[in-house]
Amino acid sequence: MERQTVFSGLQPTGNVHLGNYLGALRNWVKLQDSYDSVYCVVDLHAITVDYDPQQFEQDRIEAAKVLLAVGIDPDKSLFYFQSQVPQHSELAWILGTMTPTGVLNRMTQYKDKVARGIPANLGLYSYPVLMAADILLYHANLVPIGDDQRQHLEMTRDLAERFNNRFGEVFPIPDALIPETTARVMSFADPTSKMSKSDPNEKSRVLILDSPDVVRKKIKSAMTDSDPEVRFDRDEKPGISNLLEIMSTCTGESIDNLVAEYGGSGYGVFKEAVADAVIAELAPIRSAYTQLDDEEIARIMRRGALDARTRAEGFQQTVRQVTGLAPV
Ligand code: AQP
Repeated sequence: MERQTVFSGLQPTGNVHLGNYLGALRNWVKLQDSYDSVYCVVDLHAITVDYDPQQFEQDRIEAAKVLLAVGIDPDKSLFYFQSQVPQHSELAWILGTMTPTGVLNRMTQYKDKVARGIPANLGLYSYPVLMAADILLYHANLVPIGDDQRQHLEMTRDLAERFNNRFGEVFPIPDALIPETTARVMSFADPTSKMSKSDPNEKSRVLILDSPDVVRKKIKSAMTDSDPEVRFDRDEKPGISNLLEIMSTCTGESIDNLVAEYGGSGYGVFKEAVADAVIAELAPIRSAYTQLDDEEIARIMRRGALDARTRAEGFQQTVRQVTGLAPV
């Protein structure tokens, strides 16, 4: 049987955090051995919000470096910068002509960002169409993402069906791979909203390159309720439930076992244990990060772009053929 393809992307917006890692990146690494895997630094997505070009150049390389440190292996996965493969944008345009604006108007991520004061622009509005193109371009079957991307993936599936109905069976209908725990890691400053790169409060997130001391401090100051019992209850105890999920994913212990062990031990002891688990999980990433040099990264990304472009060109021809645009 032909190997199935997995695709996912990370925005180079700095501050890669525990939510990105436990919600998505950890699965990217695991899937490399059993799937044809395609991963990219989605730099075109990142310019939908205000940015500084010089800082951005650094952030792109930094994102690639972090992904390599996390365990993306360029010998196993196709790994590149989205903007270096122009077929993403061409397919986005074609899919955009099939996307009702009423569907885009319902996208909660867009509405949230605009409500937070981020200027509404066409790129931000049509972000989910580009995301659909990223996924469908490589005929991906599986997309490892966090829960916040669920709605965009649903739209991708609808677009694939719409395209296939109109032009013939071209795209597989991709499935989301969303982890059972830590699908939505919550902010340490406000456990009712998700941990996010763009939150101005640095204490709201643990970065995957934070030093052990900083990780411990942030976890110890994570907002929790005043009742000292450690138990899982997302509504009544969102802060503690978030920490339980994080610890469960990092240690492989079930939440029930963790509750049995720490239920009566008080928040201080429990938070120390969570910090130990997170520090142990992140230690190999910090160490791999220090071994990587920029020239090697540039070489990997150049090779990735060439390979990705070659592959994307093949898929592009099919799309051009069936849509009447004629192959290049
Ligand atoms: N808090 C989270 N919990 C679980 N998964 C998460 N992801 C993001 N936040 C969490 C997942 O990480 C992957 C890469 O995300 P992205 O770079 O596309 O950024 P994003 O989804 O917009 O989320 P960020 O990093 O927090 O940025 P902002 O500040 O813009 O909201 C995705 O698979 C995502 O689901």
